[in-house]
Amino acid sequence: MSLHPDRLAVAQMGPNNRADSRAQIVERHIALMEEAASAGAGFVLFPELSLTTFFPRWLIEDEAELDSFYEAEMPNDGVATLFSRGRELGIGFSFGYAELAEEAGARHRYNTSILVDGQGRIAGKYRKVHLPGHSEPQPRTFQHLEKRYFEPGNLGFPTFPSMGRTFGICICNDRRWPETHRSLRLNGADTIIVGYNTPTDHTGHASVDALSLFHNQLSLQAAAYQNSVWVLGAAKCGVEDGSFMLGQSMIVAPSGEIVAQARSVADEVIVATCPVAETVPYRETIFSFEKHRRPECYGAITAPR
Ligand code: ING
Repeated sequence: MSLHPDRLAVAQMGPNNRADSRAQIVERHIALMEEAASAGAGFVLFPELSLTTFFPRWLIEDEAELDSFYEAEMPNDGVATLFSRGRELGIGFSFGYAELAEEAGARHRYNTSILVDGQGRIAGKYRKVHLPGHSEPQPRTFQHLEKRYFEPGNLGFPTFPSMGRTFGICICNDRRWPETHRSLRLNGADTIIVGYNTPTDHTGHASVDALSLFHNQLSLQAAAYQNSVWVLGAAKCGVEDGSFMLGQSMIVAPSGEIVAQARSVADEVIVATCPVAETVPYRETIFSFEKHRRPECYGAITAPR
């Protein structure tokens, strides 16, 4: 089947346990990529931190062990087969990883995602802006130490024209903040891609955690409708070393309608035909920013904390 630029896929991933090797995990990426291409998709989205377990659930005090979860270069030998398979198939892709960056002689750690086009070229990069959780360990079964292991993203909310559309990238917690999606839309996005690792015990309030699936769906649908964009959400899910993370990967149209949704909490590919043209009826009416938006009234949104 020939790959079509309007055909987009989400590759939901089941658990990456701490003992799983990069090679095993990359092999699963390749199998999912091949399934997406066989369904005619010209692009496939993988989850946040898709190369490793969600290690912020652990307190890791040994620097060398912590470094082992990060990628110091991208691409690198560990993902070379994924990049070459993408080139062979002519399919673009995006995945998240822990980035170890040398900047001005200092080491920095970010929760990062890249966009790769159908020729295997890196077409975009984003570093997670909204880091949930804590910097110090908490009295809980599983930690959420993203503020300990990552710095807030310093690239803003860039967008990337590629493969016939303009991609905006965000990561996990970012999807809960309307500022993320509005910034990406204002920066030109017509398609927002977001990977996530969402444990269902995050807040510790049973009444809130019981609504994890609803809040995921609400965040993705609102983002799509309120910004007239396509939204692709890719979960890493299932039980990773005892911690359950929700699935519910989905593709949402600019109408806010869910057009494809994963049903499992394992490796699963969903595909949909996502014409950019479907953004037009919304951008020409309800969400015509030129006609209706009133930025002079929105100062509170960007006022310093
Ligand atoms: N994970 C979670 C997310 O934002 C979370 C953290 C879970 C916040 C549940 C609120 C409720 O989906 C990451 N990695 O940001």
